[in-house]
Amino acid sequence: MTQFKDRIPLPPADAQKTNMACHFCIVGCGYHVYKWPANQEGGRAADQNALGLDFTRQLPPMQITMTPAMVNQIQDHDGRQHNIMILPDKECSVNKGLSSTRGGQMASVMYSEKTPIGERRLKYPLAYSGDDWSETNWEHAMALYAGLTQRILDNDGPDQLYFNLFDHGGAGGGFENTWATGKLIFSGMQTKMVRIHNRPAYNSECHASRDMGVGELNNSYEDAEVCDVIFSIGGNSYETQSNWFLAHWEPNLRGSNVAKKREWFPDETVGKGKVILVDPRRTPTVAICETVAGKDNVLHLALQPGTDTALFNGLLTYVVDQGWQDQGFIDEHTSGFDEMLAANRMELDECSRITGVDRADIIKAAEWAYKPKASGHAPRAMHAYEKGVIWGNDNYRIQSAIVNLAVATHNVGRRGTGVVRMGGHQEGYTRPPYPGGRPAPYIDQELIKGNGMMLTVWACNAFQTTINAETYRQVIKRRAAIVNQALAEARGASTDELIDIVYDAVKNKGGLYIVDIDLYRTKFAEYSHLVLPATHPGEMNLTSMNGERRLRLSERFMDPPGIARPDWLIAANMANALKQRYEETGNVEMAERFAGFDWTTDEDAFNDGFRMAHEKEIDSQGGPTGHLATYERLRAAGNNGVQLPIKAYQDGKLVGTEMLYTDNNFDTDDGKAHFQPSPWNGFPEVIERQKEQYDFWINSGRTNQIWQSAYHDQHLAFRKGRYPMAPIEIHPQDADSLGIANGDIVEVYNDYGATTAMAYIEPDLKRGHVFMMFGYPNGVQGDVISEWTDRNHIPYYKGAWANLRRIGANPAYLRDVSFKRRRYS
Ligand SMILES: Nc1nc2c(c(=O)[nH]1)N[C@H]1C(S)=C(S)[C@@H](COP(=O)(O)OP(=O)(O)OC[C@H]3O[C@@H](n4cnc5c(=O)[nH]c(N)nc54)[C@H](O)[C@@H]3O)O[C@H]1N2
Ligand SMILES: Nc1nc2c(c(=O)[nH]1)N[C@H]1C(S)=C(S)[C@@H](COP(=O)(O)OP(=O)(O)OC[C@H]3O[C@@H](n4cnc5c(=O)[nH]c(N)nc54)[C@H](O)[C@@H]3O)O[C@H]1N2
Ligand code: SF4
Ligand SMILES: [Mo]
Repeated sequence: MTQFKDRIPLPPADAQKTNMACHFCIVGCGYHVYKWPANQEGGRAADQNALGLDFTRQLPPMQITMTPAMVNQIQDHDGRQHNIMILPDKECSVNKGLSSTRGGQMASVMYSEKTPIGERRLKYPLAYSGDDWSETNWEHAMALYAGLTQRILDNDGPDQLYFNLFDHGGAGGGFENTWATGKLIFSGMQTKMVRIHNRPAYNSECHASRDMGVGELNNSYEDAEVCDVIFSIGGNSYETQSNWFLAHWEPNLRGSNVAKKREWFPDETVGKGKVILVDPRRTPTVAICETVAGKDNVLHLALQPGTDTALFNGLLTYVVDQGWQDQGFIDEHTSGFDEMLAANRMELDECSRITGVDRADIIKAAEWAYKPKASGHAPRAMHAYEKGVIWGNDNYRIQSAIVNLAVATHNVGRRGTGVVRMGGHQEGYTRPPYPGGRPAPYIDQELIKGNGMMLTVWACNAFQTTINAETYRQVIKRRAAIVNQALAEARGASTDELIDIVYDAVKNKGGLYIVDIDLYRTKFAEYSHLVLPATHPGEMNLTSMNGERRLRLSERFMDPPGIARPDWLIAANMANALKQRYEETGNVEMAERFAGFDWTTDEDAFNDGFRMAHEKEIDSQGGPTGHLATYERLRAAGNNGVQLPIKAYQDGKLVGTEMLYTDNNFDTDDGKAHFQPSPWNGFPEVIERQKEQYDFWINSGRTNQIWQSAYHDQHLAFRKGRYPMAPIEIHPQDADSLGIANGDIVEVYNDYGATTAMAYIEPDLKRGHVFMMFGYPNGVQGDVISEWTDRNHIPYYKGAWANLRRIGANPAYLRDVSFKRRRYS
């Protein structure tokens, strides 16, 4: 909270200025952090403030974005108070000076005493005594953690040690932290009983694309600026990858990039870009595209949910029947085309019947994206997909179908094309190989079945975000309570005695010992036995890469709350405590497994993981020349960083890679892209059954204002005020027939569970379809999702049927919440 109520304080000319990639989404917008003593303020003249802008007169429009949410006051451990301002960077090619409603509030979510965030951030390790929490120190916490881990490892083996684990970049991730945890868990403990933060097993969201030899982040954001057509599949990019949409799609759709296209592709017919959006729901992105590009340049294929595989097979069949595939490319650089086509063939009528999309619209999409242009060249079509299909009806099938079509039309490895995921978080993956196979074990189900003795939850919160969440919570709480009972009876026990007691509860009584490592005391933390306070970007140096593989260093500029530690250091502490215990018992072999964590800085962890990635032959997206990156070079590269893989360090600059596969050398043994048969296979049985039993398809996903499980947002009046409860978009006639009005509390229930949501009436929704915000602390959508997954244990978060029932109105919601439509019309 800033002391300035009547104005935004300007940073003085000598304010400290550091780089920061936004913590939140994949886009990774560049920001600058200004920090200066709290009792100072810069002047309005250009030479008196660090922004170098002349505030003595009206600034030209869009000169700068600066809001009260972008400033805060912080205090470091030495007691000194500072103002901070976190402003979007105009020179950053990612966001070009734009912020979003999420990134634009970064300063507000930084630790500051006397704010709701400041009060709620974890500051000390917390231990549960069976009925109450007490603060403790790291030594005690690590002794407990390592002691119990060792006991279980020695007596029962690694498969009793379970993890719910982040695997990404940005906040709750980063190369430093993924590496440290991976080294601890995969090399040290060697357990395979690990799930990823957002799905119930250790697998890939993009197995299919990778199996075909096409890494899922293969182009640059600039390609969206110069393509002829953007094919957006199951994504709502205005709300979820906001500045990718605003800084790169929008100019193309407005027609302001035509000159650039002419320059890039001088022989080709070029013009204003078009967009095709595949989504059962008319999203805010569809509405905004129509406003920006004009309705004639927007095609919304509002298919029946879960029928994307049929749509893409139908499109492929039509395209091939017209001869619009790139046969030369297929012959030379791919394999398996004919078998794939034979398996996937689907005629237009059938495609239209299954997907519910008009024949004419399917043809129109094919013509826009694949029919040769007036100049005879194939259109450059950028294909981007995200959670509507990644969490759709059979991840592996759908993705194969999309990539088949993109590769057949050579929309990969050429500028202005690409077949990419839009992305969720930034990326930051570097870990030793996962010790399990494929499919990896279904961790949630194993826990529900009563397996596992110890669960470490690291920077995630499945209580709010997993499938079959109600059952999951019930079982975890019951098993945690068994340990609580044992703990409550332990009075005056030494650490070793306590470990004996806990071990008995998890070994013989069905208990589960839970450790949560987070910024806040989440719902999951409430049912844990040990809670460890972590730091986030700004409080540590952290590297991550965005959706175009752009690697940046976000610099530390402040101290963490209390004695909170970076995740890499917590992992190192755990490893070192285990190493010491094994050394004490003379078990040299085990001690050795936990060696190599004697890092003292963030960069040590980075160097060990990211830079050494190639030498150690581990799976990393850093590529073979990752060791060229150092903190110093990355700091110098600023918010534009470098696009991985790094090709060279030349003339004081890191040289990166804008687009993958320009040499047609794909990531397969033979270097060819492999087509994959992916015939339409209908719906899982559980979905068919639910569809018969319940009236509404319960779609789920994101809204612009809320980030993920609302871990910060729930503490901010502006955010929580907007959505006191998870909103559910519903068509006015459906609402009418159930007696539901805006703001009513609605129960959503089926054979898996029940949750509640706040009605948000929206005429753009189809009858019988509702859209509920996922993962919210007040109204967990995952409660009504089945445990069904695809062959690789990828869930179908978007697939659930349920009934709705009006509970009643909350007068405060009606008074305080805006129900203004969120669509432009
Ligand atoms: N119904 C439904 N469910 C879904 C989805 C859906 O579309 N529909 N989407 C899925 C997807 S894509 C995702 S990504 C998941 C999200 O599910 P989760 O990953 O479980 O949710 P987050 O809110 O991202 O969890 C981050 C947690 O880490 C903490 N944290 C933040 N920064 C740090 C840090 O630096 N260190 C540590 N130790 N902790 C930190 C936060 O306080 C928070 O509690 O939900 C999935 N669930
Ligand atoms: N504001 C905001 N932005 C975020 C996040 C956030 O929490 N808030 N989270 C980040 C993360 S981790 C992720 S993974 C991304 C997710 O980014 P997106 O995938 O863009 O977001 P979602 O809202 O999960 O889902 C996108 C769309 O899928 C549609 N959909 C549902 N079923 C189907 C189907 O069967 N077929 C098709 N084609 N579409 C379907 C939904 O109607 C929805 O509009 O967002 C990132 N950005
Ligand atoms: S678009 Fe994503 S990365 Fe950019 S400011 Fe918004 S949340 Fe942050
Ligand atoms: Mo995600």
